[in-house]
Amino acid sequence: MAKKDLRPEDYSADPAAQMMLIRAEELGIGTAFTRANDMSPCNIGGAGMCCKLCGMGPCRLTKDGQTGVCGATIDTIQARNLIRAIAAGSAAHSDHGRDMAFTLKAVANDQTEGYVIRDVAKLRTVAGYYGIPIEGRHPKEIANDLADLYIAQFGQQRGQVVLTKRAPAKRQKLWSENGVVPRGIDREVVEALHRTHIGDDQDPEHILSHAVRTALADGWGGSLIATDISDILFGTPAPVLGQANLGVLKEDMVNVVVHGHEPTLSQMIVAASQDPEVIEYAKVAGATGVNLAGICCTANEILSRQGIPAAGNFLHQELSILTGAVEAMVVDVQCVMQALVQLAENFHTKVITTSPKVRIKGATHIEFDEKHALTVAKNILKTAIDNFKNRGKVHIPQIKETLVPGFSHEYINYMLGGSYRASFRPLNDAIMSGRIRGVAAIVGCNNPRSKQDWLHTYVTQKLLMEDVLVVETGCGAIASAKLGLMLGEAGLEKVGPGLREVCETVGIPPVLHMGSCVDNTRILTVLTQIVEEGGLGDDIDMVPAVGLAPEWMSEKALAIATYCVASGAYVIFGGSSPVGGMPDKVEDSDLVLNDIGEGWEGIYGGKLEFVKDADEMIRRTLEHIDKKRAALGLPVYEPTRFGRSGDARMLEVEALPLSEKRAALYGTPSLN
Ligand code: BF8
Repeated sequence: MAKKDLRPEDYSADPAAQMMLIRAEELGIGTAFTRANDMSPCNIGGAGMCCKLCGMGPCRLTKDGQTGVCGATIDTIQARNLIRAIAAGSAAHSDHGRDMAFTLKAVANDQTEGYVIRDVAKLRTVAGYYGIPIEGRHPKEIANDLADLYIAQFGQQRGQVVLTKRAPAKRQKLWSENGVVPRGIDREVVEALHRTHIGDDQDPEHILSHAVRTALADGWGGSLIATDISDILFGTPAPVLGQANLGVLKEDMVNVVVHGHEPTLSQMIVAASQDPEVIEYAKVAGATGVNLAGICCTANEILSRQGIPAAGNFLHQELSILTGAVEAMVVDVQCVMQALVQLAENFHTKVITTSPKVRIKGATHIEFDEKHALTVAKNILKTAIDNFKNRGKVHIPQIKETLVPGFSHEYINYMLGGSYRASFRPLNDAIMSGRIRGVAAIVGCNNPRSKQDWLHTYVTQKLLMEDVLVVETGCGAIASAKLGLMLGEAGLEKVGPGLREVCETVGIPPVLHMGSCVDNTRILTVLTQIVEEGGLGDDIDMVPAVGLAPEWMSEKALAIATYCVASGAYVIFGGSSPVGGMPDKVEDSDLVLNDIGEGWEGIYGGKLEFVKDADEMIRRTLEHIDKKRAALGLPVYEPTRFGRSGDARMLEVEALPLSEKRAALYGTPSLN
């Protein structure tokens, strides 16, 4: 397909991104935006119709009835491709969880530098789920036992990943009846690879059933371990003021952008950046200090906990370097573009890899080691400070938005009822009455195949007007933050009247930032607590809620979608389907598509669909929410029923003549 003539505003909805894309063009530098435009995606591989699992292929199935050299049908090939992606996504998130468990073990045994157990209450709560003794024990003793239990979940061979017991009882029974309870996290990932080797599992439905088991090992296993331990070690998020977009970079400071996923290093860099010795070192170098900013989920981790600003989401990683103001981009694992190093050669930016698992040719490698975490973090910052003198002209777009992130499961529970009566009751009641029509979790990536942030923010804004409470994680959360949808009560005039009343009463933004991508597990545990609170059914599939990833691109997103579906959620992905087939050419290529849609819905009550059109995503979301409301016997949603109280109404009343105020306020005739 010919390259399209696209303008910056066609590439991104974000004005800061548009400015940097103009700059890139002036400099003749390509980015993911232009590379995507230059190279059309392969329509055979993209639709899951290419099998390259053995040396007899790759086999491309483009004709009706065609099979691979071994006889594999299109359905088998699509199912294999999908489960491999889900296994890779699960492996990525869960391996992150494993590293967190090892860190917890090391902290418990005084083998680290700089870490402490910050949230002892969460440690005790989590340990309590598994019967680990708490009373009279030192937090480190409890942490040691919890770390051992969590580490064991990865290599466990039989039984049940212990975290699945935190799902609603009915859901656990359903998983058990369908043979998808994960036995051990690594075991399910390995088995997914085994089953898809040449000559193994060839029944598409059987393969997809194991895809569910693998994804559950992530959502109710590795990812949940990552979230639990991050909270225990670094603090459970609570609302904090933050900022997002490239305007957070500072001209007079050494800018260090931390990018990737695991909070172990980034948290230590936060601590090191506040060290007087490091600040003094920066001053000697001619800067006023060190300015930290995050990209991708690392951004979400430190934004949610310390309010460290986010420079942007996935497609901002190259754009931040293009400002010329970044002394070092420090990366660990996942979602790091190889293009960064070559791009950085046009500027003074040092790309620093830190994980023993990830190297990029041309990057500086300073390996992170939890035993010397603070020392390594200081070394990294000093390397960045030493680079300040090499900085040339800078172009920082003066664009940033303020936001309030930090809505963890625990904080939502607290904010609804306060310390003495923390509860989800007010949320359940608001949904039951129809003040809140339902809940949408809008999560996931940026993808240069669609206009950056546009789908995210369009869908978010439209659903807010329909009284749908929105929770967000990952790059989707940063998209909303950059475009100003996450600031307290600001912007509530664009929110449906019932939802607005709830936001004003509780004092929350209508879009709740719930953290990074591993923190999608917070959405699972929130849904579980909603179920346990009562009034909205006895399992997750009964709650009027939908998950959306409008701009997805990563294999992790497919794993997340699958565990959410298996937990009972309706999940809508934007963009193209990895198992879409080519409908005009291969008539029988929709078995897998049907299986993950209606097939999974029949078993788990949740389904996965790929929908390109934004308005159709919204229509299906609302239809699903209303269907679930009706099934629960809740009142039909009425857009004008609520909104007669709250700030908006008070302003209206204020404007009335005195003679009408009393009636307006109390429904009684005026005394005058
Ligand atoms: O894990 S949303 S682009 S950064 S994969 Fe990556 Fe996608 Fe962003 Fe976080 Ni999640």
